[in-house]
Amino acid sequence: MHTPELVARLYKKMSLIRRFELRLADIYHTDAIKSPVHLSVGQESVAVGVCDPLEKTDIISNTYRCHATYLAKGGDLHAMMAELYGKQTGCAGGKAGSMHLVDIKNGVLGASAVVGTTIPIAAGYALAMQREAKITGYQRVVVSMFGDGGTEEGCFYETINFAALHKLPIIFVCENNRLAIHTPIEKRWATEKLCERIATYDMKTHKIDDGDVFKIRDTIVRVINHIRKEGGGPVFLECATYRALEHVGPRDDHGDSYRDQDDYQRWQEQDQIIRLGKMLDDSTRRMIDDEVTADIQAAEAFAANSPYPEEEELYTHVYASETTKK
Ligand SMILES: Cc1ncc(C[n+]2csc(CCOP(=O)(O)OP(=O)(O)O)c2C)c(N)n1
Repeated sequence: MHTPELVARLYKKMSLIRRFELRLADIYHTDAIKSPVHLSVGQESVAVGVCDPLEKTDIISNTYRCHATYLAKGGDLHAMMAELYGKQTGCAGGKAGSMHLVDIKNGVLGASAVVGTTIPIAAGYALAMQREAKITGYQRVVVSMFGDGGTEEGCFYETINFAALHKLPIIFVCENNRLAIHTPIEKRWATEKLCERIATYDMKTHKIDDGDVFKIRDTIVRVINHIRKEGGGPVFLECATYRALEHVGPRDDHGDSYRDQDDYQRWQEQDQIIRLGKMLDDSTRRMIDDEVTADIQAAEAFAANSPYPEEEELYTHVYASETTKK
């Protein structure tokens, strides 16, 4: 049974992500946003189901398609919008853009545009967290998220082997939208039995094939318990999902020939934001919608009114010595 508070919280988080991204899509043509955007419209329930049970001190790592997890983990909305605008107040000083969001205070590791590269880095964090717990007695958990394309990289298999061998406190989450840019999965994989493949590394696996935000959240709650309280090792979660817009940019390309039209229909019917919206009473839903509108407007005003970085900022954070001196 899901409490009204839980339904309201999950609805608010998913709505914030979707409406924020749809706003980006609206203003993209104005050139206010200075970087390409990989939008997660349609995929929100994975980020929110995964991040909701995490503590602030737990860690999330993701790819260039990172807006949803950044917000779901509690990343700063103003600093995110300012980063997209290329402003000094952005979470990376306005120098990195949409694909490199970071908010260490809220447990969001820096994302990367290079497919697969964040997976071993997340495992490195998990190794550090495992050693830290021997001193503090409290086990923090790391979640590494990536797309189905990420599982085609060699470093993915190296990492899951290492994580399984050392029983690292890490949850691997594959957001399987069945697409790598324009190439569908059946043209890339000889078998879709991803969980079965990963299980051979002696890792527990779970598959959720309908994007149900409660199922994803409940699974993560159990997995966190297994890792944090029972000292269990890594777990792999595959979440089927749907990328509603084009790979990069604001366009709705669901009619393009590389897409399966049945998928579009099915995911429309099981949209989790619509589903949870219907579980709320009208006044609660309206109140949440108004709060989300106000939050997005405030972030946009903050970004628009912030200054661009100074010219000399071009030369900072280039070499490690520069950053470590500060
Ligand atoms: C190492 C590397 N190879 C290729 C690319 C080009 N590329 C960018 S996104 C992408 C598709 C990745 O698909 P997936 O991991 O499923 O993530 P999604 O975009 O669906 O979220 C590719 C091949 C890259 N950025 N890095």
